[in-house]
Amino acid sequence: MPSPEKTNITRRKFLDLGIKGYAGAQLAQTVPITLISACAQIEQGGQTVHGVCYHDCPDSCSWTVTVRDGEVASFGPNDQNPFTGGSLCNKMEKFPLDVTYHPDRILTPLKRVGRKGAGEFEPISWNQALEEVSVKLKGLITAYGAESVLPFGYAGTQGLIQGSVMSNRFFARMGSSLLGATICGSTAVAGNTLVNGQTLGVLPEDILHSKYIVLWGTNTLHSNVHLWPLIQQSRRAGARLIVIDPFESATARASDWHIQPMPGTDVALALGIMYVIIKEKLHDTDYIEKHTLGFEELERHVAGYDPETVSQICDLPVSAIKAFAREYARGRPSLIRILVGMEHNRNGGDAFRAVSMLPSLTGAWREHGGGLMHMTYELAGQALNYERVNLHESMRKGESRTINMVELGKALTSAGTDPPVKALFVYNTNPVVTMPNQNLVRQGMEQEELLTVVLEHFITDTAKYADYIFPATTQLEHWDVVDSWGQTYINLNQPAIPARGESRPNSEFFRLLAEKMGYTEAAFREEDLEIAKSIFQTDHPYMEGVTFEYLRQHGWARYKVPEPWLPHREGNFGTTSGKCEFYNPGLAVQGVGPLPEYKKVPYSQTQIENFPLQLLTIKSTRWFLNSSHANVSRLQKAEGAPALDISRADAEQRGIADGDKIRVFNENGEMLVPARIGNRTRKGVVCLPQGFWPSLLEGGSSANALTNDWLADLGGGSALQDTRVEVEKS
Ligand SMILES: Nc1nc2c(c(=O)[nH]1)N[C@H]1C(S)=C(S)[C@@H](COP(=O)(O)OP(=O)(O)OC[C@H]3O[C@@H](n4cnc5c(=O)[nH]c(N)nc54)[C@H](O)[C@@H]3O)O[C@H]1N2
Ligand SMILES: Nc1nc2c(c(=O)[nH]1)N[C@H]1C(S)=C(S)[C@@H](COP(=O)(O)OP(=O)(O)OC[C@H]3O[C@@H](n4cnc5c(=O)[nH]c(N)nc54)[C@H](O)[C@@H]3O)O[C@H]1N2
Ligand code: SF4
Ligand SMILES: [Mo]
Repeated sequence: MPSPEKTNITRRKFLDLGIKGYAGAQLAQTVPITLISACAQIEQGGQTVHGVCYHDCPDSCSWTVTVRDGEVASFGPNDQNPFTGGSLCNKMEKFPLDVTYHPDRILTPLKRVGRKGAGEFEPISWNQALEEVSVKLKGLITAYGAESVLPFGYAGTQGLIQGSVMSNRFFARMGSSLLGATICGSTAVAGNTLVNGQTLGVLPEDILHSKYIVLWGTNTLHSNVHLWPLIQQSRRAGARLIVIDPFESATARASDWHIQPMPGTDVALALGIMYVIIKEKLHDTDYIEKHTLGFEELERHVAGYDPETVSQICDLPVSAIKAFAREYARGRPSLIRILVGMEHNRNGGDAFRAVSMLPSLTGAWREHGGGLMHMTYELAGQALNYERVNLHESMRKGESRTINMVELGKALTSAGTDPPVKALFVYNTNPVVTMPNQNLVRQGMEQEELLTVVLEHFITDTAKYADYIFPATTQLEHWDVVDSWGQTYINLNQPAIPARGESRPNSEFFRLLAEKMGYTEAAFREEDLEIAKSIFQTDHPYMEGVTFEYLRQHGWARYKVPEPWLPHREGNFGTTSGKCEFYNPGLAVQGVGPLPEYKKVPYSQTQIENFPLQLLTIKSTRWFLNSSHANVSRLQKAEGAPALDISRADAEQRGIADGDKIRVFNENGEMLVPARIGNRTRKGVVCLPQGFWPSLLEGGSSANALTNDWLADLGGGSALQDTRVEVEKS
């Protein structure tokens, strides 16, 4: 079993604060013929190279590439991997054509010639561009200090090496500001961890043993596609599937019961369920006594969350709340699957906290396939040599401030940012599309005196604001190690083809810039291959028999975790008490209540009066991953244009007919989209898809033009779903 003190919860993604064009028609002319026929099966002949998908996705699929004459001859899933082997997802099945060989890919460094944001650039050599960046950087550091430099790197590649290892060393050596990398999972992780001390619970494969499956705020069919077949297998064996989601997602439509509360009210729902469970004595007193803390306080607390009160908050029938509580407590083994979906609001952290308590209340952890399934990154934290991954920690001298990525617009524009941000390095992310308050982000990035450097594959809407763009390699062209946050496998990614054009790995950019900056530490001379090897220098039992050489031959390995996996049958929680902590009085010092509670969102009077509809902006796209691929015409066509989901009642009240072009607006911005009337959202709630590039849409704005850059209650995450709008025919 995982031992809590060794659980290295330093996954950069969650807690490391260090941290156009339409081209489809031309595709056939620019891509090797072999590739056109190619993209699904492994052909005979050629060299076989193993790799792994780099996306910020819980699945981290293993793939195999056949290479002939330095070109990709075929590309497809690594059939040997039992979890992801069946297929890559629809987004990635033609990845070589869609990204690596895409005619719009940036293949030389570029220097801005037009105004910021215009996207006008001219080619420049690597050496000249690096020279110019280093000279400017040195000047800014002398004038404003190293903290005026903000690294803005995120999880566009999940690979450790191209994701963070070398960039972290570079910015630690410099003493730059730190980035609070909070946009995804921070709040969810904080909530669960407060209660259970860890996020690692039931493993994906063990869902086959579950009989009552609750997908609570997660759209598995789109966001976690390789878990879905296991859920279906479980259903065929008699499991019941419940989805709790304010939006009628594809997954909700495919479930046995869709419970549709108002957004941001899950904490009340979970506490209401506890009320019913305790009142009807469906809780597991023996488990509670042995393995939890604070049941009496919890019992007193939930007295304020009777089904009638909860019904008002969530706008759900009392009968549904009671029925769900009874079914959940009795349907054994019961599994709650959470991921990140319900975190982006001011009650998000407490929602994760409350939901994370439920399996201990009912003793669901006793059974194989019972409990809570959340993240798995702790497996890698224990199994791999994270001392090597985190080498940068020893390179930073002194303290540096942290700037929360959710507040990028504010940080760039506020007079209170001291020192001001004078240089911004963007890599593995597309903040103009994906961060809240898009117009403020753009306003910040438009500043002439801000030095902006972007490492990218394409001229994204963020890259348009760059002074210098450096062409990055894709996953087919560099080494990396991908440690999943959603399953139980470790993967080595080998380069299959030579880097196209003048593209270089992110790591190489930082090595070269370090040289120009005069950083002479040995850490900057370590090559990617050496780093990859060092990450596997471990004697942890999960990695028994799994060496670099093994992974070079096979690509993937499953961690050798104990079987059957019953992480909390005997308690053994990652908290300091070793118990599931329902009640935590020590939290007061952090400004957090000792128990999770529902709080009304403090909207201003103007927001309440002028903007009566709550806006959800979600990753409902099936063909894009966040904003990745949203510029690829094949995938754009498959996805279709964005639309605003609105209930019939709200549409009729405003004289809006299905398909009418409408303006969605509030104090932050506006977006022009057709209306889609139906049951996907409830009265009072409208929904837009996130991920579309504003520059490719009429009106030049996408969903995040409307979202607030408020923070969630825990973990520094975003409360972007706490946004109100009005809509009208445009
Ligand atoms: N196709 C596709 N797959 C993806 C992505 C993508 O963009 N496209 N993104 C990837 C990334 S970065 C991540 S983090 C994962 C995320 O995967 P998930 O954890 O599944 O999260 P989301 O897709 O953000 O949201 C899931 C559901 O949560 C619902 N939700 C929103 N607010 C609330 C609430 O207050 N309560 C409840 N109960 N539900 C709520 C939304 O309506 C949505 O249907 O998916 C990954 N996979
Ligand atoms: N309104 C709203 N906003 C959201 C969300 C939401 O649900 N609603 N979800 C949030 C979530 S969960 C997340 S995770 C974020 C994600 O937001 P981002 O982190 O911005 O993710 P992507 O949009 O996928 O952008 C990743 C970029 O990295 C680039 N990239 C990929 N590999 C490499 C590489 O090896 N090198 C370099 N240099 N670049 C590379 C890709 O080309 C792409 O442009 O969005 C968040 N924003
Ligand atoms: S995006 Fe996710 S599901 Fe698709 S291939 Fe990559 S890891 Fe697999
Ligand atoms: Mo995410």
